Amino acid sequence: MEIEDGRPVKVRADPDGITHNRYTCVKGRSFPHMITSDRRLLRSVKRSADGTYVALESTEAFDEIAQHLRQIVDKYGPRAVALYSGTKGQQNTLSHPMATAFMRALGSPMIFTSNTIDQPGKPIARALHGTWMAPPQGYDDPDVVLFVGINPLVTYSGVPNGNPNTYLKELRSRGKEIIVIDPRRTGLAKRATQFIQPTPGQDIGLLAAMIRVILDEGLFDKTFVQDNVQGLDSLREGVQPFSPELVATRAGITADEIRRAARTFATAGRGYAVAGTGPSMGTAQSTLIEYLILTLDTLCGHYLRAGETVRNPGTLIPTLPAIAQASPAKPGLAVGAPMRVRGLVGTPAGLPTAALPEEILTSGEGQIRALICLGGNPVSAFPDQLETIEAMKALDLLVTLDIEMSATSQLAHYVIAPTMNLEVPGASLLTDAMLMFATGYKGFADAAARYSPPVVTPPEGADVVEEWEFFYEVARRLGLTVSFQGAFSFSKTAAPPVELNMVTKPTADELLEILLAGSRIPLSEVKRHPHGALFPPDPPVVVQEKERGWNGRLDVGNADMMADLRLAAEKDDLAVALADGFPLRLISRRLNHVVNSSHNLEATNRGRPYNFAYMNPKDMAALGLTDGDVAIIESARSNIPAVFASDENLRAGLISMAHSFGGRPDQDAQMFDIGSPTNRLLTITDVWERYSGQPLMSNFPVRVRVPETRRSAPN
Ligand SMILES: Nc1nc2c(c(=O)[nH]1)N[C@H]1C(S)=C(S)[C@@H](COP(=O)(O)OP(=O)(O)OC[C@H]3O[C@@H](n4cnc5c(=O)[nH]c(N)nc54)[C@H](O)[C@@H]3O)O[C@H]1N2
Ligand SMILES: Nc1nc2c(c(=O)[nH]1)N[C@H]1C(S)=C(S)[C@@H](COP(=O)(O)OP(=O)(O)OC[C@H]3O[C@@H](n4cnc5c(=O)[nH]c(N)nc54)[C@H](O)[C@@H]3O)O[C@H]1N2
Ligand SMILES: [Mo]
Repeated sequence: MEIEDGRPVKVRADPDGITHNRYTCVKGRSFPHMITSDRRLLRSVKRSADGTYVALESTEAFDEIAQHLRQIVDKYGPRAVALYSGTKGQQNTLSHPMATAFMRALGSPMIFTSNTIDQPGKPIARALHGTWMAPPQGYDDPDVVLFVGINPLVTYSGVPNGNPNTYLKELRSRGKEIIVIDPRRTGLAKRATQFIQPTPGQDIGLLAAMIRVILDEGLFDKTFVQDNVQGLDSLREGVQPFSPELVATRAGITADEIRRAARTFATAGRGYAVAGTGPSMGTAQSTLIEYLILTLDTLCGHYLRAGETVRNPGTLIPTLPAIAQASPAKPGLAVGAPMRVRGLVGTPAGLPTAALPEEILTSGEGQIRALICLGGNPVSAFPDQLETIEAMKALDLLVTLDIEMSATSQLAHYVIAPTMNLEVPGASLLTDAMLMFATGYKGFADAAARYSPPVVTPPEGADVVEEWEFFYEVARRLGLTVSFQGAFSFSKTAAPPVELNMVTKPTADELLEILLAGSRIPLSEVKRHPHGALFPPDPPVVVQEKERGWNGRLDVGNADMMADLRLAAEKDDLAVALADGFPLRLISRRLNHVVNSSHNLEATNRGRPYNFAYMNPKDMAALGLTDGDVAIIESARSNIPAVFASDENLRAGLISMAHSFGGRPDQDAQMFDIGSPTNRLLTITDVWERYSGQPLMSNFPVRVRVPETRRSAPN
């Protein structure tokens, strides 16, 4: 970080930093601009009666918010207070853990995160499938990788931390196989050894057909399956309807493409399969998608075996056992609080965030009256924007912690101005946690960790607070004692929760010590390496033999999953009911320079703060559109104006567009400055998953209306 007069100016890759292989991305490099941006809130604000915002001292804000919360809890009970923690709630190591500790102290189970509008199937499917008690092969020398609807060159998902291009190039130069399934020829697809370009929403069929080929042709790891897997007969029956021919017809590809992918994946040797947001959102069946992904890896035995060395046993997490055996499925997904709507309950993925607006709008006992929003932006990111706006307006108290007046903050009663990541200490805990989330999704290939002290101080005159301090200060005013937990409280070696001193405020470093208690490498040791370091275990962690008498098995034939598979066989396209009169499908994609609604700065967006609606040139021509033209995208629910651009890499019949841009309907005229909100087109209760509540968020039926008066984006 280059600093001039105490202000951050420029980020460059750390030449001595090995944790990210001297690599930075455009978003990381934009932090100095974000920190010093004119848009940044340097003081907390409060909404006045006429709807304008006035600054107030942060201590005043804590007093007033505590008072409101006390009234709400006294009148309606703690369940009336909810937390929503978004992507940037994860940015600062202490924020989300303190926010949840606050909720526990308050006695409210209403903790929502962006997980359940992302890929909720990842943790749910693991619960249904069981987990191998040693790491998967993952990034450790794969011979084949199957990428389904994921785009690492833009999102850094599906590949180890560092430069994704280097990783992919290296795989190619060593003759490894890269199979990509995406309706769009992405940067990743261009680096693939096999690219399949289906219509969206066909991933269940594609994966099921691949499994069928692998089973029919006997290409699976028979010894591994015999020793460690159950449910094979149910699986055989479940995938039976998915002949490559049927699926190929549905997905607009050839049966040979499916056979080839299946054979390559199963016979290459080591490897992993990973799915991204595309399939999860494009089917509203994230759990089944992820279950089939796990099943593919399990059938191929893509796990470390007894005697193999664990390349990354985690660093800031406790040492996990590495034993060549299956920890069986945990039946019963209802592990969280029941919702009052649609019979939904909390699952291993958390509470169903797509039900949060309904919970706010449905009157009766248990109704949510107050929402604290940490580093998230519901108005931009939640499906069904119109209902989300209605819900935000209906709250007695909406508090956001945000660095700017986001679309959601513009509806809040209070907006708390926080410090930013380079102004607070942090540690690479999240990266370790990702190891346990899903094979190959995110993380370090090797055991690495980094601690960073604050590198800049907040701008002069600013009244900004660390996010965790907000929760601590409000708890203190409510007379609550916060019990702070280690990040891996479920681990056998975890230290017990620590009751915080509510008189003398702890320091951030003290809290980090509590959070990381019991980690394989102590924080004090990590701190001794200012550039971060690799911490290979000494002696090496070697996978142990299966325990005598152990009979845990991975389940590939879960009854719920097989029932969902039957439904998918009968009905190839769940969105068809919504498609009458809406011949196109709008699919999601991400943009390099932003993270959802964050990082959209002059320094990164090259003069284009809006999000293009990309279309195949043939579809553009059919509508008479040329690049830069404005047209209206309509769904059965609502409509948005958008700037169109052609993309020959996209399959015909689709619009590919990034979410989390734009504002409320009354702000549509500002489209060229803020973009267009795709999620206004979505509905929550038409097509949704029964486990996570996640609705269709991609592959959504739409049509385009070209206005009579032509309009184009300014150049
Ligand atoms: N149609 C469609 N919808 C989607 C998706 C999609 O692909 N398609 N993706 C979904 C996914 S995967 C996700 S994760 C969600 C994202 O959902 P959210 O997490 O709710 O949305 P973000 O835009 O990431 O919100 C981040 C907010 O944090 C603020 N912020 C930035 N830095 C800081 C900071 O340091 N501290 C604090 N306190 N705030 C900060 C930003 O200004 C912004 O308001 O959206 C989901 N919605
Ligand atoms: N630069 C950047 N990086 C990010 C983010 C960002 O906004 N910008 N967001 C972060 C977040 S919150 C997340 S969750 C991750 C997500 O990371 P990814 O999952 O990699 O996200 P996307 O780039 O949206 O990739 C989804 C891909 O699925 C394809 N797709 C769409 N519909 C379908 C379908 O039905 N089937 C298949 N097979 N493919 C389909 C799209 O064309 C797209 O290429 O990225 C994170 N990283
Ligand atoms: Mo996400």
